[in-house]
Amino acid sequence: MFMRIDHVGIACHDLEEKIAFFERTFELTVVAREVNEEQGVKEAMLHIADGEGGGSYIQLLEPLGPDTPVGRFLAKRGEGVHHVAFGVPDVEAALGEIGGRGVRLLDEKPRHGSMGSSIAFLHPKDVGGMLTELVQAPPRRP
Ligand code: V0V
Ligand code: CO
Repeated sequence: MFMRIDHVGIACHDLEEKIAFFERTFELTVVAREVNEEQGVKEAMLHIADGEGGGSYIQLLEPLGPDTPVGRFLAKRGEGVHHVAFGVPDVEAALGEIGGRGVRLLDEKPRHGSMGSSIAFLHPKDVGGMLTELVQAPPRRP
């Protein structure tokens, strides 16, 4: 079902400061930036590698406000790994299969994600404490 790890999402207070750190420390390059109002984040994707079915990235996330998923996470836990996103060929099909196995779906239908992707989240309490995201890349992805 999972083809690859699409990205690891990292919650931070200051997106620009964290981008600069990842660029100078790990020589990574930002390939996309977006404000996603629905998800309550300002985010940047730093490219790691390309593979079959899409690339892999680090996603840096700054909350748009305290009353958002990432805002609440920062208040409770501080900066750090927020979620792991797996690449799937068909996010709607994956949701049906995973939901049928008893995992709570945070999204019944795919939503808009970074770089034109379709995304959906699984409840962290049902996945060993890990907030899990499913990502279907658009037909052609940078
Ligand atoms: C909360 N919990 C987590 C967690 N966030 N556990 C692991 N990883 C996380 N990131 C735990 C939390 O400690 C609580 O456990 C419990 O879940 C309920 O959390 P809460 O404090 O009540 O917080 P809420 O109300 O924010 O709900 C948590 C969930 C929410 C996960 C349901 O954050 C959500 O719907 N997330 C999905 C959307 C999202 O995260 N969007 C931002 C990324 P205890 O303390 O009760 O034991 S957007 C993105 O990745 C994009 C756009 C993209 O990739 O393209
Ligand atoms: Co993500």
